[in-house]
Amino acid sequence: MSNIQIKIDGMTCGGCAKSVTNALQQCRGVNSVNVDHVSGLAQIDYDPQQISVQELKTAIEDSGFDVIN
Ligand SMILES: [Cu+2]
Repeated sequence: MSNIQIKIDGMTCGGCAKSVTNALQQCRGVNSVNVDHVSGLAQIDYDPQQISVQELKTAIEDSGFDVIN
């Protein structure tokens, strides 16, 4: 299991954070997710054998937000 912190732009409230959380939790290989809209940070525990960092970022962008790093 690996852990990554991804910085997200565009989240303004807890509802935004929930949208990102839901999108990530639907991805295979994602173990746990913690998204904070104030800092704009997503902490993700994932299995690198099942999902790549690029796929995680794509899932975030598909939920309507921008990935900064
Ligand atoms: Cu919001």
